[in-house]
Amino acid sequence: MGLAVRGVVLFIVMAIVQVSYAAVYKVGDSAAWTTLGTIDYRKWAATKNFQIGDTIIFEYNATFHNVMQVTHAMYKSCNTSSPIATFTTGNDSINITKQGHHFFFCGVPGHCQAGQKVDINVLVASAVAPTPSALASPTVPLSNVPAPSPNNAAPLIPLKGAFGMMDLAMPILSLAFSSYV
Ligand SMILES: *[C@@H]1O[C@H](CO)[C@@H](O)[C@H](O)[C@H]1NC(C)=O
Ligand SMILES: *[C@@H]1O[C@H](CO)[C@@H](O)[C@H](O)[C@H]1NC(C)=O
Ligand SMILES: *[C@@H]1O[C@H](CO)[C@@H](O)[C@H](O)[C@H]1NC(C)=O
Ligand SMILES: *[C@@H]1O[C@H](CO)[C@@H](O)[C@H](O)[C@H]1NC(C)=O
Ligand SMILES: [Cu+2]
Repeated sequence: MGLAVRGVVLFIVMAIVQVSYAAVYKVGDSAAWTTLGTIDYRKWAATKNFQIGDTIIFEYNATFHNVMQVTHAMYKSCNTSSPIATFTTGNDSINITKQGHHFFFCGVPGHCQAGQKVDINVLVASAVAPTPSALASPTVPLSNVPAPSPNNAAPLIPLKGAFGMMDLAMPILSLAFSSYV
């Protein structure tokens, strides 16, 4: 395969990877943020690999619902008395900037109890900001070496992007190959 074609293929792959880096998740997918139907937000969240930099969107009719970010204790007991933050636009975008659990529920009476609650758990592994000591230490296993700041994160990005976008990448790759041979 010629160098030029390799370059084109690499460029396409990098473009896909870049696009997929900061994922946008609409809570509940097409069901969105609701008490209707049988949407299980725990199950919904369990299939996701939330990362720092991702955006979470809550979409709902603001006449009937809202979004409150709360502590774990309040989340467990559906206690709406002192939320960390309250969102009421009906189309709330929340940027994930920290690792760990982010607890949300609907503050309308009864809705949290009915299951309108979600725990966005941002895992440590590939999401933590680097500390100088971690980078300097030779004992840190490679898999725990965190992604550096977004500006120079390129070398680690392909891991997430390549796996997440394989469905899209493969047809494009095979197209690039087949049109050449
Ligand atoms: C929300 O629901 C009310 C009552 O059913 C309806 O009048 C309104 O158009 C809805 N708003 C949106 C944004 O869907
Ligand atoms: C809800 O939380 C507030 C503040 O943390 C607390 O004072 C109150 O007793 C709680 N209410 C219930 C029903 O647990
Ligand atoms: C919500 O906002 C997103 C952009 O943040 C937009 O793409 C989407 O169409 C909006 N949805 C509604 C129902 O307004
Ligand atoms: C989230 O991040 C996007 C781009 O990274 C930015 O445009 C948007 O204003 C941010 N939203 C909030 C609520 O910080
Ligand atoms: Cu609600």
